[in-house]
Order: sequence, then C-alpha cells, then structure tokens
Amino acid sequence: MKKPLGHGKEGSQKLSRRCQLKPYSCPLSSDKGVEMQLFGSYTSPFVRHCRIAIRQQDLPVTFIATTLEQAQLDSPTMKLPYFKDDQTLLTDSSVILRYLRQQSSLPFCAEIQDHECFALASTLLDAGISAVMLARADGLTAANSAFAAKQQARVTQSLAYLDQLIDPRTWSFQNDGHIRLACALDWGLFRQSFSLEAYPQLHAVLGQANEQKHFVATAPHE
Ligand SMILES: N[C@@H](CCC(=O)N[C@@H](CS)C(=O)NCC(=O)O)C(=O)O
Repeated sequence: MKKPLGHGKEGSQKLSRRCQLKPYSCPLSSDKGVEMQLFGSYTSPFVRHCRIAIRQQDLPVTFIATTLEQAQLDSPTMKLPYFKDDQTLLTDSSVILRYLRQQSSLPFCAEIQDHECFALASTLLDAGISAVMLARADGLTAANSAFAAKQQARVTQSLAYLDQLIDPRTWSFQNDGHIRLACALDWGLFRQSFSLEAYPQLHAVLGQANEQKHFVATAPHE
C-alpha cells in the first residue's frame, strides 16, 4: 500500500478537519487506520531530511504540503515538519526520523560522531534560519542587532568547524548526521545565507550528496 509523495487538495481538507482536534497528544482519536502523514514545505531542510528517509525506505507516508500559517493552527511548536500516525503526533524532525527509521528497523544516529554531526548541522540551520527571519521579518541584521550578529557568527564558526571535522571520503547517505549536513549546506546556498567557497570539504560533501537521486529529487523549491 504505497502512497506517492506530493499532495494537494485532499491534504488541506484533512488538515482543516484535524486543526480542531485536541489535545495534541491524542489528535486522531476519531480517525483510526489513517495512513502516516508528513506535514511540511518544499523549502524546509528539516522536512527535506524526512522526505529523503521516506524515499530511501519506500515508506507509505503521504506528504502534505503545509504552510507555516497552517502549522500555527495544527502543531504546538508552530513549526514544520510535523507528523501524524494514528494516535501519534511528532513535532520535531529528529523524532520523526527516529520513528521513520524504526519502521525499517534501522538506527537513527547510532554512532556518537554521526549524532554530533547531526546536532552541529541542525544548530547551523537554526542559526541560519534565525538570521534570515530576523532580517526578513524585523529588518534586523548583524549591523543593528547583537542577536542577529550572534546568529551570523554561529553560522560562520559552525561551517569552519564542520569543514575541519568532516572528511568527504567517509561521507555516507546512510548516516543521518551526514544527510542532515548535506540538507543544511544546500539550504544555505538556496537561501543565499552562506557560500561554501571557503570550505572545500563541505563543498565536496555537497557534491557527493548531489549524486544521490533522493537528494536531487527533494531539492528545495518555492
Ligand atoms: N527543531 C525543529 C526545527 C524545525 C524548524 O525550525 N522549521 C522551520 C522551517 S525550516 C519553521 O517551521 N520555522 C517557523 C518558525 O520558527 O516560526 C525540527 O528539527 O523539526
């Protein structure tokens, strides 16, 4: 019972029905037997990582294209992605990934080094996204905001550190830390949040990721 990725009208109809369901810990009590659903955007690197896992494992998960406005109504964190499976609501990509990997008895970040890479890349993303949002929503940049400047510094330092840490020869599309890193790097280029010119190892990592069909198929777009 394989469901294709990609979703349109049907998804938004289901979504508005579920928006009224409370509490969040039991969002689907009247809806037994519903398929697994991933709610996200085509631009989010966190969502992309989940979409890659779904494709890698050929899982029957329906992707429901969701706006941040909708996420504010439907998830307590007001963020994308979130995920539903019968009685279960998951609100963070790391937990969603663990759940997805579990479906195929696969580990999620089993090695400490891979988990560290996952965490570093996620922090890089959080800082990069914060910097973009501060500039876009509030006109705050490193020039007029100490907090924005700190996010920029965090991005730069994380990139420099990861460039030293990661050996592209050992990069693998089977490791969630490595996948997260590739999603983060590609997001940075997509949003022009940073460049990889000064980071040859990271540039090589992204080159390798772009040889993977599931990475290419999930490239960010509006
Ligand atoms: N830790 C979360 C981060 C998710 C996240 O930051 N998503 C962004 C989209 S890329 C978002 O929803 N931002 C909206 C906001 O922060 O208001 C995860 O891994 O799922």
